[in-house]
Amino acid sequence: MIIRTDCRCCRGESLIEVFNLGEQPYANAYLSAEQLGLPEQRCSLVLCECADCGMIQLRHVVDATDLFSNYSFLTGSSQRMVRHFAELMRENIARYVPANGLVVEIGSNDGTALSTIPSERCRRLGIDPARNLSDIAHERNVPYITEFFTEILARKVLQSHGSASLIVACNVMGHVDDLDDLCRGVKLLLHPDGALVIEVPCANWMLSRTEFDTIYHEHLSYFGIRPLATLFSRHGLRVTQIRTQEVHGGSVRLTMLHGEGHSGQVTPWVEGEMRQRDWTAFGGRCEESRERFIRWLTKARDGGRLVVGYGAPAKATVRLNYCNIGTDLLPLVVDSTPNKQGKFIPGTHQPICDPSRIEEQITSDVVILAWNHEQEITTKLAGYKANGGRVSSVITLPGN
Ligand code: DWN
Repeated sequence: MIIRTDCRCCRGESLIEVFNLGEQPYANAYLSAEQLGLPEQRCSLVLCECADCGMIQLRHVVDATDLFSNYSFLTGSSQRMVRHFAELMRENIARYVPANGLVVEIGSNDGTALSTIPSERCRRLGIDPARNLSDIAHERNVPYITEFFTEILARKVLQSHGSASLIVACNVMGHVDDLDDLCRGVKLLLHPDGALVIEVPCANWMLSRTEFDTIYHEHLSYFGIRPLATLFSRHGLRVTQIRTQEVHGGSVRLTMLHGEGHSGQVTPWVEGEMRQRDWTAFGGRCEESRERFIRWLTKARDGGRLVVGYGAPAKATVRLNYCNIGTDLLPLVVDSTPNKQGKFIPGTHQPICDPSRIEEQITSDVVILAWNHEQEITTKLAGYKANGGRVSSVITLPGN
């Protein structure tokens, strides 16, 4: 682990602490039964803001190998996200990728997005360091390199595959410490007429929507448009399009082409971006959210009701540990991801079970912890609701 004292986007040295979640376990470090009694890895979770460009980043940088070499999250765990990435690929391939052109995805996870592209349409290449995910990608016939994307790897890909007409990196930039190395690799690999398309959660929405549970060690950066435009401009990549996306708590999709400066689309985003942030109010809302969740669970337990958490996303680990909610208040969570089932939430140790457990237990309430998938999850609980079961999202808890 290292302490980062400079802004990774503008290189400024004026980083100011704005929020502190204390010592937290790694959000995706789900425990086996054997690990329950052992000491858990924890690390400070301190958010800083760059006074120069508004970049928001963690002070502590955990070794990426520890976090990403064996990865629990599967992009394909949500059908909505499968459709979302299929649309992204379809739209951008139509616009930028000729027949037999190359599409490279940085952080391709289980190959979900690339597998939505017909193999006869163009060449595809996934790049992701998670060894456990490469098997899934291979089963989907998605060509794969199990490494971190770096400038050195980009040079090797350029030699072996030629330049890429489209490079996609969704929910990846925030996980990368050396963004300059990534950008140099993109600049090298991207065809002169090609496009880089990224998606990242929007920092100002994280604040305004009090999405504190999206702050964890994997997420080194929380992007505003200004720091991203600063970074890409430094590498001769011109932001040409910005579009909002209602996924992962509110994201932005940016398109970059080779070129200098950035388009007029950036200006309205940049003006006032930092002024909209009120970190004191954000901290107050986080504490209110914590007290409300504890109160709600306590009343349910004292009323003899069994509450089950739905979804064991990384954000559930953060929220349960920030609220210090143990199995006395929330006895178990369910999740459809096979490699999470049978494991336990880091820090608070709720067992993670198959969703069928809801019907097996006399569950009075389901509280959705993967709140960004509320609609998809609620649809799956239609039968449970028809039998009188109650479903709530953790971010909009009703009165008990
Ligand atoms: O940035 C990241 C985002 C993109 O994905 C990564 N660092 C890690 C991960 O964050 P997350 O774990 O918070 O992602 P999700 O998509 O909110 O996780 C949803 C969880 O809920 C998964 O474990 C799957 C589960 N799920 C389920 O059990 N039934 C999801 C759906 C839609 C369902 O129907």
